[in-house]
Amino acid sequence: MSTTLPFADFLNQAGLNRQHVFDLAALPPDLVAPLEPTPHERQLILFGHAGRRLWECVQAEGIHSAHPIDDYSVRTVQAWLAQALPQARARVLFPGAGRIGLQRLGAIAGWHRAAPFMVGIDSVWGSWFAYRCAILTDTTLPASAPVDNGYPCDSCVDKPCISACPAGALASGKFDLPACNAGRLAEGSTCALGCLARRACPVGAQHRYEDNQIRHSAAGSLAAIRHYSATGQAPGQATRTA
Ligand code: B12
Ligand code: SF4
Ligand code: SF4
Repeated sequence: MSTTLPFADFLNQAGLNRQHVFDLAALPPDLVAPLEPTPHERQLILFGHAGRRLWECVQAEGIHSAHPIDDYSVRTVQAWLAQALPQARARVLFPGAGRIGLQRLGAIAGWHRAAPFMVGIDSVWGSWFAYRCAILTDTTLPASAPVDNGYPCDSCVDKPCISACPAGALASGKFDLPACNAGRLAEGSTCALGCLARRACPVGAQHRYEDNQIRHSAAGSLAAIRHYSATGQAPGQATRTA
């Protein structure tokens, strides 16, 4: 949870307990170009949540919108900006309509290495973390150093995630997204509203989301898959999954 941000405790208490400051100039150009930064936008700040705290805060505020986690996260980041960086100009990139490869940013930050089911995993949080907000700023904060929480999959002998997947989507050694989607859409699917592979992983089990958060998030990706199968359009960046 190391961070270079001022007032980081505010974010940590609010459940946005992963933060990373990137200098745009140090990021791969093909990652930055779609973000269309203006000349004064020099840094990207990524906010994530790990574990259960964020959902506790969201529930304490009450669920008042279709996207309560997104709304809460943006409100929290704006409240943090107002006290920590009142002079800064900031633009919210995510959540939003633009394309941004969050796991790719996460890989640079040291947060992301993929589990067999393609969600990022580390030895501390397991797969129970996600990306909640990304902003572009005109700040000159110290850039964050990558973290290394360890990657558990290489030394995991039994790999219970693979056998837990009822669709066999992990069985070949390469994640089979069409099989995963078909498995979730099948009548009587046991993983439509919660990935059984993710649940079977013992790493970071104490940080596993509450069941109602798992259902809430899975409902978002299920809706995206239904839309995809009905329209033929690839699930877009607007997909609110976590
Ligand atoms: C579209 C999308 C989906 C699509 C398919 C993914 C795909 N690649 O086609 C669907 C709807 C199926 C999906 C499902 C889920 N998703 Co999703 N998804 C996204 C989204 C919006 C865009 C991914 C993308 O296309 N990126 C474009 C490329 C260029 O970006 P990239 O980072 O360079 O690419 C990486 C990913 O595409 C990844 N990848 C490739 N194939 C697949 C397949 C799956 C299922 C996943 C999760 C990732 C993945 O590998 C790439 C290299 O690292 C991202 C958010 C985002 N903006 O990045 C979330 C995101 C990847 N999803 C996330 C999650 C948690 C899930 C679900 C668990 C949600 C849920 N609760 O049900 C499920 C996974 C179920 C499973 N494994 O069984 C999280 C992952 C967090 C983490 N710790 O890594 C993200 C980052 C959202 C977030 N706000 O944090 N997702
Ligand atoms: S069960 Fe093992 S291989 Fe599967 S995600 Fe967890 S640590 Fe990785
Ligand atoms: S959502 Fe279901 S089909 Fe997809 S990887 Fe998880 S357990 Fe397998």
